[in-house]
Parts: sequence; structure tokens; C-alpha cells
Amino acid sequence: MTSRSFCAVIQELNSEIRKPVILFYLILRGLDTIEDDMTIPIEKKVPLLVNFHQTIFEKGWKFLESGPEEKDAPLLRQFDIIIDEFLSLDRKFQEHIATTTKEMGSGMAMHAKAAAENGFTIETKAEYNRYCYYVAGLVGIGLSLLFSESHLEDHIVSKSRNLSLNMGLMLQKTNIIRDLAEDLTENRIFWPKEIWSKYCKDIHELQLPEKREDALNCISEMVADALEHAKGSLAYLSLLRTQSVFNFCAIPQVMALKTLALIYRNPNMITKNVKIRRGQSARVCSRL
Ligand code: D61
Ligand code: MG
Repeated sequence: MTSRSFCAVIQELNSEIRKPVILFYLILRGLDTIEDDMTIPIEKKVPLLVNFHQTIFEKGWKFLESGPEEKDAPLLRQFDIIIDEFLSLDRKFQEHIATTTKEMGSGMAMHAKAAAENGFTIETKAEYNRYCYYVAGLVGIGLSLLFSESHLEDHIVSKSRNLSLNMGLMLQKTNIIRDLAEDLTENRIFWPKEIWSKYCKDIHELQLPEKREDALNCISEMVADALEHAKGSLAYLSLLRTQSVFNFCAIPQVMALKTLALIYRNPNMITKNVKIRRGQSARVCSRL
């Protein structure tokens, strides 16, 4: 979903949870900006990722060495402000955020190392699930810890790790499928080879006009795989009791389902990025 509609739903959250969620987001966005930055040498990137959960406790820390392409470089350049706000949170919230940051940072470091050694590839569906778990599944698990900690939601929510992680996997996989065309031009392939190799020898072939049918079948399989997480996501949503928390969680899921419907067997998405229009996403939000 666009960052604009995302900001709107965050603002609606009950006050006791709004600031922890915003800081959770900004901290993980900072971590992701380091992960995505291909100008940082691997020997430097790995410790930055692995130690980020400690860095967020260091008053005054900021990072000025982002590549010129990084759109969120300003966030890292003024990260001292984020840290001050983080340190003003209740201890329990700080701990949940740090725990999630630690696991995500080590998962990202693992993938970054593998990519530096063998080139960036995701071979199996298991690897694809593992990568999505680290970068997005963990966000759902961490959010659940914050929701239960605030008593806006029952402890059942944070104990349901297995349901929580479906939320992020559904969102991340939807983005990965939708962004194929863009990622192919940058030669960053997130689609698992175990799936695309049934349809072509080199994933770039999917963009050839004569490969259209194979490409559509491959998209079908990718969408079916993402939809595996829909049931778990709905079960998770059914546990939520606070309206603002429900909206915050349900809106991205509805957008993801809408995006999957739009790209399913859609030949346009093979060569260009297809996105749901702003007006359509506004309609989703206004119904809740
Ligand atoms: C309920 C509500 C929102 C949820 C949720 C449950 C469960 C999971 C998520 C949001 C996370 C969904 C991530 C999907 C979008 N993917 C990315 O942004 C990729 O980066 C992943 C690592 C950073 C995650 C940061 C994040 C995102 C949303 C949050 C959050 C933290 C904290 C609280 C609430 C929502 C993607 O980034 C693309 C980019 O750089 O623009 C990438 O690098 O793959
Ligand atoms: Mg990333």
C-alpha cells in the first residue's frame, strides 16, 4: 500500500500504541535502508545489520554513508532523533522492538552474506519463505507483542505467532509478485527458482512475447502461493478486539488481496508495474 494511506491508518491508532508502532516502523525502515543499500560493502553491512538492535540504544547515533539512490537516507541521517524518541518509550515496548530488530537484522545479514558470495538468488520455496519471514513475518509478530503489551488486545494475539507471521508474508509476497518487472531491470530476483524454473530457463525469458502463456502460468503459481497466507491472516484478524488496531491490520490485507486480483494472469504486469489506483485504495479505507 502507498505510504500515504499507511500513515493515515497509523494516525488513527489509540494513543497508547501509536508512538510505539511509529517508532517500530521507523527503526525497521532504517534497518531495511541499510539492507537495500548496495553501495555499502558487505564487511561493513553485516555488523551494521547484526548490531542494529544495540545501536538503537546509543544516544546520538546516525548514519551518513547511504548511497545516493536511497530514498530513505534522510531517516538514517537524522536517526539520533528516532533514538531519543525510542528511549522515551516504556521499557517493555523498547524490549519488544529490540527483540524483533535483533532477529530481523541477523536474518538480513545471513541473506546479504549469501548474496555477496553466490550472487543474489532465492532457490527454493523454503528459502523464499525464510526470507519473507525475516523481512516481513517478524513485523507481524512484533506488532502483536506491542498490541498485547498495551492491553488493547488479549495475550492470545501475541501468543499466536503462527497466525501473526501470515500477515507479513502475505504483504511481502504480494509486493514481490507485483514488482517483478521493476526488479528484473535491476537484476534482483525474489521469485524462487523452484517455481519459475518450471516455466523457463532464465527468468528474464518470461518477458518475451512468445513466453506469454508460461509467464501467466508462473504468475498463477506465485499468486496461489501468496494466497496460502490468506486463511491465517483472516484467522489473525478475527482475534482482534480494538477497532483502530483492526483497521490498521485489515486495510493492508484488503489492499494486498485487491492487488493479487489485479495481477492474477495479467499480461501487463510482466513488463510494467501494475498498481491499484489511489481512488480505489481510498474506497477501501472509507468503508471501514
Ligand atoms: C499489520 C499491519 C501492518 C503489517 C503487518 C501487520 C505485518 C507485517 C507488515 C506490516 C510488514 C509488511 C512489509 C511489506 C512491505 N515490505 C517492505 O517494506 C520491505 O521491507 C521489509 C523490511 C522492513 C519492514 C518495515 C516495516 C513495514 C511496515 C510496518 C513496519 C515495518 C512496522 C509497523 C507497521 C508496519 C521492502 O521495502 C521496500 C522499500 O524499501 O520501500 C523490501 O525492502 O523488501
Ligand atoms: Mg529490504
